Amino acid sequence: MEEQEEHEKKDKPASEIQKSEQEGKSSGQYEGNQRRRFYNRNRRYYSSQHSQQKRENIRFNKVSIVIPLLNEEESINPLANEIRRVLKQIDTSYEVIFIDDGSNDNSLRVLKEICRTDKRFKYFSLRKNYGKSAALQVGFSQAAGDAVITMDADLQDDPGEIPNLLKKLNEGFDLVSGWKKVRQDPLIKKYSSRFFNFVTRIISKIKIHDFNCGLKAYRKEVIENIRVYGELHRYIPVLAHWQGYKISEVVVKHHPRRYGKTKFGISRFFKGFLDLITVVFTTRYVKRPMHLFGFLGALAFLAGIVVNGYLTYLWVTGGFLSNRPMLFLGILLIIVGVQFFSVGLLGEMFVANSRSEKEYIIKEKG
Ligand SMILES: Nc1nc2c(ncn2[C@@H]2O[C@H](COP(=O)(O)OP(=O)(O)O)[C@@H](O)[C@H]2O)c(=O)[nH]1
Ligand SMILES: [Mg+2]
Repeated sequence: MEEQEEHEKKDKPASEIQKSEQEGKSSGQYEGNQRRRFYNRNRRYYSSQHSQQKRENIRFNKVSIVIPLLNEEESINPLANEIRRVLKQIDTSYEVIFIDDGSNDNSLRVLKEICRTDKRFKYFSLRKNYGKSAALQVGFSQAAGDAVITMDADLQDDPGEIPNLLKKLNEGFDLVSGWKKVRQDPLIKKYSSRFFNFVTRIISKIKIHDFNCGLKAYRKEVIENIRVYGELHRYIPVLAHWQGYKISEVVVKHHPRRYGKTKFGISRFFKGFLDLITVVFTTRYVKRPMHLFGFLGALAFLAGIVVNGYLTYLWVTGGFLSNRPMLFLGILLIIVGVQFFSVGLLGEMFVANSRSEKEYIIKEKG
């Protein structure tokens, strides 16, 4: 029974699913004849116009493709052509939003020419280089589609994977991340990235392999509810997961860089870990800083009390403390403990005073 309902749900266009859900009815609550009418109508709709592949993607009314770029003049035209070719096959309405992030080559000129001749393409050019996260956030705020794809502009991500990502999104996920299983990058990058993914996987408990893949698909709701700033684009799955969204991944093709050169040096590896701390803190503890600082503070304070309590006992029973470096350790632990505690309390005061508009996301209402 459940399976049948699921099957019917799959056969409905997104607008229908949304509608029935908004009305507080799951597909299973339809009356028998209503259900048949519904099913037939969809069958007619699909079989007359679409192949199997198209049918899997039609559920999105519009797809927005967001492409942040920095100095990719040679890649933009081939990329635009490839996107046109792939999206023609799935016959979905789409827009492509390029965000030129202060390029100092000919990228902007190339973009202007593409957008002049094809109205499905748009560009935004930022006054200076703000970084990939900022560029993505600009793209997200402009995207009109109910599905949003992000991809790199350097031809390393393959637009041919877009249908697969959308298909996976249709299976009921909110965010689908690409997994560059066979990665065409220098060895050092491959291994540092693998290590970084491993640590992120453990800390975030999200079971995907490639957090920082440029190629990702989102439901509109996800991008409306996450805020990507600084260098946080590497942790979008973590941010989304923490908001309660369902995440999955698909293996995607990855090509060697054809033109230009990579924009990221080894320094990003270290920055990446600092950002991980930020992400863990902002997702887990930002609303309850005392849970982190209070815990650490209490731990240090108690350890200090134990150490100094022991030394006090020695002193009372006639020992000397002048030659015991451990005394300093005890004092240090107590002071650090009190400091942590105070930071936690200050944090709590900030939280109590700052009212964020988007604290909770309501999934449905009746
Ligand atoms: N908006 C923006 N995009 C960037 C920036 N740095 C890199 N990119 C883009 O992000 C994508 C991936 O960058 P790339 O240098 O190829 O990184 P790699 O694939 O990890 O070596 C490319 O499309 C770049 O143009 C930046 O500072 N701002
Ligand atoms: Mg690249």
